Amino acid sequence: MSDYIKEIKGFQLLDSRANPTVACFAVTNSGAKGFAIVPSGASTGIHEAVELRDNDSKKYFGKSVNKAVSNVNDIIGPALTSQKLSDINDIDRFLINLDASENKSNLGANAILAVSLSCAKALSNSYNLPLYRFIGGQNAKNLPVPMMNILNGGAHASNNIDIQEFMVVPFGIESFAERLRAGSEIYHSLGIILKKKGLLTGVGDEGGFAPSLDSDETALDCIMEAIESAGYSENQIGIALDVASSEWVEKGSYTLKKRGTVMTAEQLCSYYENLCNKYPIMSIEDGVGEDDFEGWKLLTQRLGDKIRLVGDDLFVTNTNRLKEGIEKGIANSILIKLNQIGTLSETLEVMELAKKYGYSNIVSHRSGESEDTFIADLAVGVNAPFIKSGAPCRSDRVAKYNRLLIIESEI
Ligand code: 2PG
Ligand code: MG
Repeated sequence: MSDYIKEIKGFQLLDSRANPTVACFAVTNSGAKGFAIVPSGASTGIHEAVELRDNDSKKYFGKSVNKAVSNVNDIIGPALTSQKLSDINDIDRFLINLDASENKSNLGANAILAVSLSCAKALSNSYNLPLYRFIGGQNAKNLPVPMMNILNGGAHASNNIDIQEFMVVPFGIESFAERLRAGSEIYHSLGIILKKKGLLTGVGDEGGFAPSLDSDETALDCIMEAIESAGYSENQIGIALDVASSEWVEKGSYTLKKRGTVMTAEQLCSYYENLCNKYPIMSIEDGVGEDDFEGWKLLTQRLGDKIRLVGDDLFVTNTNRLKEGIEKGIANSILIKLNQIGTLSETLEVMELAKKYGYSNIVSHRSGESEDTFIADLAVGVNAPFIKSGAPCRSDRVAKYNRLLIIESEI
C-alpha cells in the first residue's frame, strides 16, 4: 500500500515583516516529513482567497492567526488523516470540499495552503524525490529567469515612489548562476550609485533599495546607470515593473498617492508607452486595476504585442478569473502566487491553462515571506519561464535563489 498522510501539526510563526503566519508539519505513515510556511501579501487583490486573521487588536495588531492554526490542528488534521490519502490531488480536493466555500473563507486559505504544501513535501520525501521532480516528473528541466526587484516603492516602502517594484531581468544570460550573479552585481552597483548621490540605501520589504527620488523615472535612470556600471548591456538585462495599480484606484480613476498625481486608464497607458520608448522595459504587471477590464483592453491593444502584460491582482492565480481574461483577450502573462488560491493542485491547474493559451507563467513570492523555498521547486517543476523573488538580498528572498542554484547543479 502506498504511503499516506498520518499526522498534521499547525504552528503560528513569524514572516519577514514580523507578522504571524501559518506553518504546518506533515508526516506520512512511513515517517517521511514535510514542513511549509505560508507567505502573505501587502498589496493584495480583492479577489484572492481569504487569509484568516484573528482581528484581536490586543495581539500582533490584530494579525495573529491562532484561529487558522486551530483549524489545522482541530479540524483539518483529524479529518484528513482519517482518510489515509496518498495523492496530493486527492488531498487538495479533500481540503477544498472540507472548507466548502468559494474563497476558502471557512478554514482560511492560509490554513489550507500550509497543509497542502507540507503534504506535498512529505509525499515527495516519501518517494525520495526532490520537490521539483515530484511536481513535474522528468519534464522538469528549465531554470527560470529571475525578476529581481532592486528598487522598492508603493506599499512595500515608505519612500515617495509610487511604482511598487523595479526589477532587473537577466533574460539574455545562459545559466541561472550567471543570471543571479548579474542581479547581485547590478544590485551592488545601484547601492554605490545611490550612496554617491547622497541617497539612503535602506531597503524595502522585498530587499530592494527604497530611496526617495525626484520622480519614478529617476528610479529607472539610476537602475540604467547601475546596469551599465556593472558591465551589462540591454541584450542581457531587461526591466520589469510591477506598478500594482489596483492600489491607485480611486473614484473611477487612478491616484498615484505618494505624489498625488491623478490619471485615467488612458493616460496611464500613454505613460507606460513613453516609459517603454525610453527604457528597455519587457514587462509591466497590474498596469491597470483588477476590475478595470476596459483599461486592460486598452493596455493590451497598445502594448500587448510589445511587452509582457502581467495579471496579478487581475487573475489572482484563479482559473475562473484567467478564463475570463482569455475570453476578453486581455493581458498575456499571469503572476502565480500559491496563497492567492490556496492549494498546490489549483495552482498547477491555472498554470496549465495559462500555458495552453500562450500566457507566460511568472511564479512569485509575496512581500511577506519566510525561509520556505517551495516556489523555487514549483518554478522548475513546471518549467516556468520566470520567477520573481525580490532583490538578491535578505534571506527570505535569497533562500529561493539559493535553492535554484542547488537545483541547477542537480539538473
Ligand atoms: C506583488 C507582490 C509580490 P504583495 O504585488 O506582486 O511582489 O506583492 O505580496 O504585497 O501582493
Ligand atoms: Mg503584483
